[in-house]
Amino acid sequence: MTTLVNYRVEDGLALIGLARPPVNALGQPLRAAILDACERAAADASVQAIILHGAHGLFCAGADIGEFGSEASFAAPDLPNLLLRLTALDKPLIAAIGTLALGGGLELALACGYRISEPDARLGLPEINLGLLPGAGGTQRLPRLIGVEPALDMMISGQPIGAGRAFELGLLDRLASGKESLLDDARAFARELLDQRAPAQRTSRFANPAESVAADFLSQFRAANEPRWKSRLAPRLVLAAVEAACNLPLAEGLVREHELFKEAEASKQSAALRHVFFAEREAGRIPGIEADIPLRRIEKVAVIGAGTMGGGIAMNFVNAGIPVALLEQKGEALDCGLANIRKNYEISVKRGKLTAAQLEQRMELLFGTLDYADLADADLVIEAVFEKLEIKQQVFRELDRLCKPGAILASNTSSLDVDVIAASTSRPQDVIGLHFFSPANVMRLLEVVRGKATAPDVLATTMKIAKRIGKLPVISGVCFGFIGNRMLEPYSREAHRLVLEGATPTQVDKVLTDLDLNMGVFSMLDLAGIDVNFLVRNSNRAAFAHDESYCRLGDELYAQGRHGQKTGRGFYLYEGRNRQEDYEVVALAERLAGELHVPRRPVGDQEIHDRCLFMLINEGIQLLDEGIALRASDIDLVWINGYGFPAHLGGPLHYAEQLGLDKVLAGIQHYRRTLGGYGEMWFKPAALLERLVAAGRARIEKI
Ligand code: 3H9
Repeated sequence: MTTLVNYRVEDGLALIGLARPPVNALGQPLRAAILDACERAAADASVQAIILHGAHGLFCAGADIGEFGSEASFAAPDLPNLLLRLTALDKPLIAAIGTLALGGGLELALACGYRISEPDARLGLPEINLGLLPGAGGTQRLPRLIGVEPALDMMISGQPIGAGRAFELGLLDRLASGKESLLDDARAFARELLDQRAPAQRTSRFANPAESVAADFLSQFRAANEPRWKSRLAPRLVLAAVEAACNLPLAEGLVREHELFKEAEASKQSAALRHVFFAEREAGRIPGIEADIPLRRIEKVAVIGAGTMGGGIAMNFVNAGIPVALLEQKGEALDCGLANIRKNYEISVKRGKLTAAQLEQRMELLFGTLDYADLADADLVIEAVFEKLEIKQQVFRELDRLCKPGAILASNTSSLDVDVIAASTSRPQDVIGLHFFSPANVMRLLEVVRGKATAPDVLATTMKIAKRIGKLPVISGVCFGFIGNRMLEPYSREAHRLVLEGATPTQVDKVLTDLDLNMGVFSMLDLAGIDVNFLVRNSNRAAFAHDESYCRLGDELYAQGRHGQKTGRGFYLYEGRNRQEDYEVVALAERLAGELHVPRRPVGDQEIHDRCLFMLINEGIQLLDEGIALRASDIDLVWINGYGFPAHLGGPLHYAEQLGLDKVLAGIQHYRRTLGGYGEMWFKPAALLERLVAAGRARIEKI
């Protein structure tokens, strides 16, 4: 018997404890050990029932994600077959679910005849987030157990449900009275089953799951949801599997599920989403800093600036139960900021996401002030004032004077030099950049900008607190715009230039949204504000001094007061949120092209794709080479979580790997040759890209 499971027999009950930390992922060795243990119990005449549980509390987080795409994924016993063998045992098998049962872990529980869980456990089928579908019977067994609609909801949303809800749905037979009593309650449940001479497998509530919904339920579901799936494969495969559950007997449905699962597993989308899963976990590791470095205590936070950004930042901490002092210069602005935060929470109350009492608790954690002296005891101060270097330096000088020793001083700059800001204090080791994305209480991405002098414990503490407030922190070095906004520059430069050359904003944006990006460049600029973009550009004009031609369009729109959605006109015309092409903008592009001697011609969609995307990718590779980004996967996370790049493409650099690095390089070289002076100026392949292609590498990493 391997040590991957604990096996013991007590009073006629075999207790099989899964013991593969941290999450009992069902890799081949654990699958084999479960099978051995269950068959041993089945063969032991003294065993009357079997309890399967997590030896360290947590039941199981599903298949081993690291095995997908390799032979190990289907090495015997593969998960579907292991579970088939378990359903064939002739002794009652009870899953005792501690903490969580996800994916294949829940499917393991579904293959057991009976299920009991601790009251706080979470149960889910999150395979869709990995571009997969439940592939070990979940798509067939769950609809038979709880009905098609709730089963489909769990599979399509990928969101786990609480044990209470699972019990209501009939997914669980019992709820244990508490976490500690799970095994005792499971033993008592087993005894009851034996006393009742219960069968090894109970008959499913919905022998024919199709009867649990109206005849047109699935077609209606498809029609209502397909548009938002865009080109994602996995939801469509989930639906096909549930159709099979409705139309085929269980055994045939399982075969169909297996075929669909293999299609999903082999897809580029699933490879991309699995890359994202591991990228998120990797992003938290800081090379050169021990995982157990002593951290600074963060018990009180201060935020400077109660505008949209400052207010959103403050909400993150309050939501996590951390008190926040919110500082403004004028009483009116402070009142307005606090009122906006309350309004935001009231919307959550209306939507049922928060109770009125929770709203008040959160507001009580907020302390508005006009006096810097009130920041003296804060452990972390985040400045969110106007994006102008001199103003930020002034704030930091004040903080340096007032804050207690050891306080972490953070700037929410989106582009300015954190080292220069740090130099305005006598403690640059305590200074760091925290670039929140707007709306700061919603967006998950946080660029953590490590200055030259930032102390290791400041960086590690910041990463930890970022996770505590539910953010995905990604480390960036100091450069103009950090990772995200620096890459935005060449990407949007191409979009502007293509419009000068003859494309329209609608055409450019459509190519990008057809790739499933949330928004095209021009819709994004209109949303963020052409004025905001102008101000950022102005603070870095020197970088484009040699060729400002492509900025002219944005500059002119700014000068005309066309600042985007908020003024009803920008690159597009707006009625509310509905936008349409504005022929004045097309005419303006024509005029500017004439003035700048840019030849106009019809521009094809492929060219739009290649020029925007290749320049984005090239800049990302350059950032990796410069050491601004620690790893290619960090860059992918920034663009997925901050700029709406589709996760199922894996982020821009993973996408480049899927396209082929040689193709990307050849594309950049092509435009360098064919776009004249402009091409020579801007289409310069990153040296790292050239080295990677020369070395025949398929993966982007620093060499
Ligand atoms: C599936 O089941 C398919 C089947 O239907 C069909 C098959 C035929 N595999 O996130 P954390 C690692 S698909 C491998 O930092 P947390 C993770 O990488 C699967 N490794 O902790 C990390 O390692 P490291 C469906 C896994 O407490 C460590 O565990 N299941 C797996 O914040 C700790 O993870 C899912 O999609 C795994 N399945 O969150 C569940 N899970 O320390 C995916 C975790 O080296 N997992 N690891 O970086 C999760 O959602 C979260 O990890 C979980 C814990 C909620 C479990």
